[in-house]
Amino acid sequence: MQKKSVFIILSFLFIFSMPFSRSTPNRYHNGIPIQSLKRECSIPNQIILKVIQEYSGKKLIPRLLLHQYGFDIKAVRRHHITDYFIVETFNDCDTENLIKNLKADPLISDVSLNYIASITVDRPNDTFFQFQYALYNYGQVYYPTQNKMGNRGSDIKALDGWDWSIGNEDVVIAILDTGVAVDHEDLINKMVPGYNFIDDSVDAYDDNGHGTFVASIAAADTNNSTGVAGVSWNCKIMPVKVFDSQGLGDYLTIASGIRFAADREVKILNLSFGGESDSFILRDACRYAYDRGCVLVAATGNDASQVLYPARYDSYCIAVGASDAYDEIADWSNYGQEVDVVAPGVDVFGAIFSPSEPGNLQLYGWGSGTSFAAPHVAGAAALLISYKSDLTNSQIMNLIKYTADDVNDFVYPGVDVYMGYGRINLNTLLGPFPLN
Ligand SMILES: [Ca+2]
Ligand SMILES: [Ca+2]
Ligand SMILES: [Ca+2]
Repeated sequence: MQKKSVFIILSFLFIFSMPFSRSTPNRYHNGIPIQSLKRECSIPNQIILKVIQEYSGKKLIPRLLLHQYGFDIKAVRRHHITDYFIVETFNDCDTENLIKNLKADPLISDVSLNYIASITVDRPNDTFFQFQYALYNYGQVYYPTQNKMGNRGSDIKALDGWDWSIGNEDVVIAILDTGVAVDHEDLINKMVPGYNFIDDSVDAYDDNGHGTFVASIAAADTNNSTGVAGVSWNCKIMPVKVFDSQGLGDYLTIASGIRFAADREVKILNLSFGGESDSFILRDACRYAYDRGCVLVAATGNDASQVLYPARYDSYCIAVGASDAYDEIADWSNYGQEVDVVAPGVDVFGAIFSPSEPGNLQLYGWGSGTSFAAPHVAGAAALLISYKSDLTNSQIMNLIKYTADDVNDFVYPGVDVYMGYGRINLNTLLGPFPLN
């Protein structure tokens, strides 16, 4: 999958169109405060009163209240729908004390601030989020140097999905790949120890770039005002190096890595590679991990031919092809009845590590390949496991398939050999499942 993985390396200096500025504080409302920025949580200078039954609707209430608490109260009016009274206070009002006094007032049965709710997701504040059409495509220019724009809605519905889950830290995604640049600025906080089966050492550092890019798509540090957003904000990455600097790895080495990850309670294995040959070496390893409850997410391949192994192992792997910013299939994405779903794999934006620039841990850029579609699905599986930890791996695989959008239904309605069930959808995957 290396051959067609085109990395366009981009330094910060070339990016002059800086990301959207935000007028509201950065936060994520899912019961989990991401940033404890101080913000208004109620309408300022406003208190809402419920008056005891006998007095509700009485016009004298405002006058009585103004007389009683005149020093603090600016105005009182009745709300036209609820019949509650809206009390406007002065800026310097000791609201806490006033509420205490109002609560003790025999005329009043209840008192509340007018609290503010909000729609339940904000965009994460990662610097290059607008280039990640895969996560949120609103028709923006996602590739400025090539002036590429996509179709609104051709994305995996990450913003909606994150309403349900942004992932737990105890869910680990193993990246079976060329290693990971574990000190890249957008990954350094997300790593757990892995292993290097090429050098037989604990140092699973990337010497190619492929693994770093894949890892960042699945689980880059997110909402950290840096780099990119990962599909799973909080899940961890285990680098398992089974490919050398040229992107080549033998089945026995790969099998060792798969078994290693499965033995370490890793729930998700991302397999962004493929070989043309079937062999018990690879098949047994996939079965071993599957039987231990792992979700194996595999790329189908990039040469417009049959699905490669291990993605072709229907019983053990979820096979992922590549779609683009128009929800169309990449014309090089491999096809066959083994394809389960697609995810964006064309001009995907992620973290770059270039072995020729080892000190540069702040690089980002675009890449294409089913290699980069698969980690979207691995990240989605991690979110689902974080949220519903009692699901089995086969249930997770089924849910990912059955909740996908059949985005090519105008030409290939239903399951088809190009897109399988369709492009994954995090909102339908994670949200309440409608019964038809
Ligand atoms: Ca980030
Ligand atoms: Ca399959
Ligand atoms: Ca279809």
